[in-house]
Amino acid sequence: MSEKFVMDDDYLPFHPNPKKPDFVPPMGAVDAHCHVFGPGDAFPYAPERKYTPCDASKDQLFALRDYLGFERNVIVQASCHGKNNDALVDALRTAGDLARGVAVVSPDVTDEELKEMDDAGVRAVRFNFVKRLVDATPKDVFLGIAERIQRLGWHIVVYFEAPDLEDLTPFLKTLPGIVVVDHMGRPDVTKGVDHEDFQRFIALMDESENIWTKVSCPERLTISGPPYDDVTAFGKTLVERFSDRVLWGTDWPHPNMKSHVPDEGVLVDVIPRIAVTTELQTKLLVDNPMKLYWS
Ligand code: 0GY
Repeated sequence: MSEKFVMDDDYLPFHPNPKKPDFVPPMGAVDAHCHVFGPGDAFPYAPERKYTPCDASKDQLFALRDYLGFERNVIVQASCHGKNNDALVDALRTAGDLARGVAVVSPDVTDEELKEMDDAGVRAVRFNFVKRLVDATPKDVFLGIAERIQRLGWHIVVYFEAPDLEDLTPFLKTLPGIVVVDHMGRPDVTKGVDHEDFQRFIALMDESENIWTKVSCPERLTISGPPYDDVTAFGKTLVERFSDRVLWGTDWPHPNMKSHVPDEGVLVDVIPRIAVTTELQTKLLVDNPMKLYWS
C-alpha cells in the first residue's frame, strides 16, 4: 500500500493562478531551475527529508512552462526526494527533449544507474551545503562523485548560502568541469552589491571561468517582497558581467517559502530588469542553457 504524505503545517503550496507575464520570453527559452515533487503516492518522499511539501507534478510543471511562454525545463532533484531520482527521471522521460535534469547521487551509485540517468536526460549532479535541507556530506565524497561524472560530460550544481562561501571557496576551486552556483550564492541583499560578501562571489567568478550562476530566486532573497526591487541589482550585475555564464529559473514550486507565495508571472517580469537588452535576454534564457544542457 502506498504511503500517504501530509505536507508540513507551515508549508506554503505554490500559486494557484499566476498572472500572465508582461515579458515575453524569446523563442526557445529555458526555465533552468525547477522541481517536481511526487506525487507522493507514486514517488514517495525520502525518509531522511527535512520537509514534506505539497505534491507538484510533472504535468503541472509542463503546463506552467507553456503558460509562461517557455519551451524547456531543467529539473533539479529536490532534497525532499533524497537520492532517489525516480520522480525526476520519470518527468524527464515524459518531457523527452524538452527537459534536462540535475540529480543527487550517493557515492555508491553504479555506472549503470548513472548511464540510465544520462539516457533520461540528466546532465549534472547537485551538491547541497544548506544545513536546513540536508545532513552534511564530506567534501571528499563530493570530489569522488565529481570525478566520476566527468566521463559522462556532466557538470556540478552547488547550493550554499553566502556565509559559507569563504570556507567553501578552496573546495569550489578544486572541482573539475563547469560548476553552477544556485541563486547567486544566496546573498544577504540588505548589504548591497558593493558589500565584501557579494564582491567575494564576483571575485570567485572573475577568477574561475568554469563557475556559472543562476540569477534566480529573488523571492527567497527579498526583504521588501514583490516585485523584488531590492534584489534586481544583484542579478543585473551578474548578467552584465558574466553574460555567457548565467542561467535563470522559476524555482517552481518554491520549496520552503515562508514569507509569501511567489507569483511566477511576477518572477518572469523580473527578467527584463536584470537582462535589459534583447541580446542579454537571449543569452540568459536560450544560448547559455542550451550550451550547457543540450549540446
Ligand atoms: C531550491 C531551494 C530550496 C530547496 C531545495 O532541494 C531542495 O529542497 O533546493 C530551499 O529551501 O532553499 O532551490 O529549491
